[in-house]
Amino acid sequence: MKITIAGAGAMGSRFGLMLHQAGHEVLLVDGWKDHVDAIQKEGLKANYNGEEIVVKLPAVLQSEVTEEMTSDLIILFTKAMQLESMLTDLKPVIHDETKVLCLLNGIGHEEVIEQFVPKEDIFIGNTMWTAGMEGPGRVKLFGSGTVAMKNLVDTPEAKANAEEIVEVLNSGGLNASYSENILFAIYKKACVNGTMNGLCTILMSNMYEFGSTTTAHLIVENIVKEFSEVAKSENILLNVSEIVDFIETNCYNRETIGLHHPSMYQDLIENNRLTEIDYINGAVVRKGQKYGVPTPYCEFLTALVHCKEQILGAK
Ligand code: NAD
Ligand code: AOT
Repeated sequence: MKITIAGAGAMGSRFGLMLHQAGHEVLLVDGWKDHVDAIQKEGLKANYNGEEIVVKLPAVLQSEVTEEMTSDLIILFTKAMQLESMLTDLKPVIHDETKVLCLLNGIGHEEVIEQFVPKEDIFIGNTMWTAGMEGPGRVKLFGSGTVAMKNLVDTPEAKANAEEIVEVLNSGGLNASYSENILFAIYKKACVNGTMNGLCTILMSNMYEFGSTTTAHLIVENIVKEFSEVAKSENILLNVSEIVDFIETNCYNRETIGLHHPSMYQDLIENNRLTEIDYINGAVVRKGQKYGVPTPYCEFLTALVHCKEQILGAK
């Protein structure tokens, strides 16, 4: 299949590399000039589970995308705040037959994508794979993960297309599955990001350190309650104690990912970049305002992260 990776940072590079290795025709599209230049000159370099590899992949700057660069499937992997400008630059290659899969963290991205792509061609999901950038043209890819996804519109044709995309992802070893309850899965992952990402960034801690504090449980519970109340207004039922338990069991374990800094910490503290807070906790605040649900914890955390972005002069 011809696949365009739109946003070829850490995660986009992972998916591009794994799908290329499975024999698909992959094009990387990205907005970071130094990164695209490096891939064009020397290939995509990856520390892939401890092994140094170089993969020759075509890469193009998103501002230089032209009509003939069409594909069957576009996988969106920008940061949330870059999504709209990426879709704007991809307009020349979005046709009737183009399927678009969004695997970004956060909630509500379909509302942006719908402005560029017919609903029946949109597929949404999330992923437990991880990845990190080590500099232009270079990524670090460790461990394993899964992908859950579904068609946005419930028609038999869209479902068949979703199942075909699942097969394509699985041909690259991405452990994908069709998830009937995808909005639940997206909210559940957003609860992980809505607690760990902002809190570890403000507190400058890893997840294990935060989880070891006496006040972690109460803070996490209160944030998850707000996600749950907003989700309820969209007929998505999140059981607060189950989700809190899921976060505590998975994120605080120092043998697994507990010593890891969430991506928001890496963006702001390590790389002085703006964060996705407006698309995680900030999205819950906006939805809360719409549905008349108070969200003081999410509002405060969003404001704190913006304070920190400004104090650090993040770009
Ligand atoms: P990323 O920051 O690595 O890449 C996103 C975009 O930012 C790319 O266009 C990339 O080229 C650009 N970029 C990266 N570093 C840059 C720099 N120093 N200067 C200029 N541009 C730079 O993002 P990601 O980690 O691949 O995440 C993509 C989406 O996937 C996000 O929504 C994220 O929350 C989600 N996600 C990430 C992980 C993870 O482990 N990284 C896991 C699950 C979901
Ligand atoms: C994560 N981490 O999504 C990945 O750091 O933004 C992040 C992120 C997989 C499982 C749990 C957390």
